[in-house]
Amino acid sequence: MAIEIEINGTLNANARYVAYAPSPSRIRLAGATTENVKVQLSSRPAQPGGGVVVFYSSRNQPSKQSLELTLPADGSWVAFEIGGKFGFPSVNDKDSLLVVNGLGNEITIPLMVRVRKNANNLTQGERDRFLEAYGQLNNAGTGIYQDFRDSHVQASDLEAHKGPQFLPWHRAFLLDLERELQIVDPSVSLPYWRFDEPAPKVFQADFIGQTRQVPEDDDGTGDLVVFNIDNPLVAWATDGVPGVLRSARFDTLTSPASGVTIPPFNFPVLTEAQTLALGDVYAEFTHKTEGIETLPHASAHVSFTGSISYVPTAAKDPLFFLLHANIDRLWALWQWFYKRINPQELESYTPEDRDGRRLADTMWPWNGVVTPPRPNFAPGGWLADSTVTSSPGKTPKVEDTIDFQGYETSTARLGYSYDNVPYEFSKRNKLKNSSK
Ligand SMILES: [Cu+2]
Repeated sequence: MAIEIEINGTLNANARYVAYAPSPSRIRLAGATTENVKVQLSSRPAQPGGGVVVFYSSRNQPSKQSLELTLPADGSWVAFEIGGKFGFPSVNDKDSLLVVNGLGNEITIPLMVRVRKNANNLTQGERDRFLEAYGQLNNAGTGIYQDFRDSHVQASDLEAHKGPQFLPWHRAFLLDLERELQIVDPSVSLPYWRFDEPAPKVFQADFIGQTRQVPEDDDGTGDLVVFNIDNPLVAWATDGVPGVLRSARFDTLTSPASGVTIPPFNFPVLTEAQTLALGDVYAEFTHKTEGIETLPHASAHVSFTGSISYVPTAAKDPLFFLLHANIDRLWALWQWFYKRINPQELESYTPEDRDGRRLADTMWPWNGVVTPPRPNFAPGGWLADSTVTSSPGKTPKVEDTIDFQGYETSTARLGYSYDNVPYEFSKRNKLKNSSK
């Protein structure tokens, strides 16, 4: 007996990628029958260490390991939702199986539980696929990576930094880059550099580059980092100039990022726990001098000399996106922890009356606006599409970035998750009731 299954709202096999948030799915009988058919949905890895999915009969209910559905004889669709099982992400494309029993022989549909992971814990395959796609975006300094660099420079104080829109703007920026990576290789996610822990595997010639250590008070412009000859990043270049200038004020093989704490500077790198403790409302969490944008964000940047230590040049360094993925992860963790996902609540986002900072504002450069106060050009065009969700659209608004797991509005789901930030509807509701 034949069936059809839609995942992420489409029969297209290119859309068979799920994160931890539930993805809308449907199943139906494809051939003519005279009776309804009961089926059981379950999941198992397609190979050792592969991903596992869980099921939701409705999206505000807890997940289940399996789901029983009755498929009508007339072939009409039956809706359900699936998401990755927390702690069981994929390591390879299609290494997870959606299993359908009850139709005679077992039917399996391969898919991937695709989430952003700690760069230091990637398998060799995950690392190499990421580097291959990342290298292609820059393609010896001639790829679309140029647009990302230019956007970050020009957006600097107008939209990207020094205000409440810092987190939303960079969330859209990272998503745009990740989707470009996924156009090259759909199995790739953007990894994050967890800078409050040592990341010895990251600062190697086979990953983001061997990085020389300099004294904390060094005022040099950074040394060229070392890449292996077969590392795709060996061809990394900026405006025709090859290489990446970066030295570290800390031992990259044994220590977390140092920040700079030599007087008069006081930029320590807050730990994850300290970052969550910045405050339980957005205005505290993003406080201008003591919030996440300064500590740990600016602190992580100035843990180095070279390009990454300075906003106008930071995105020249491929480490930039891994550092910022960790900032976005810390925001995601904070949002989960305090249940700050409704954009309409001031606790979740505190707007400022300036273009690009109010909830309903579109963001430069994706909106193409080139009149003041926006810069006079807009590199890169629209935000890249995804096969798994239509959000946030080609011209994202500030408010589109807040509920990225689609808790309040399922269609707001941006299609990504972090390996250590769960999707938990029921527990989150309890958290809300008990916290105030
Ligand atoms: Cu930054």
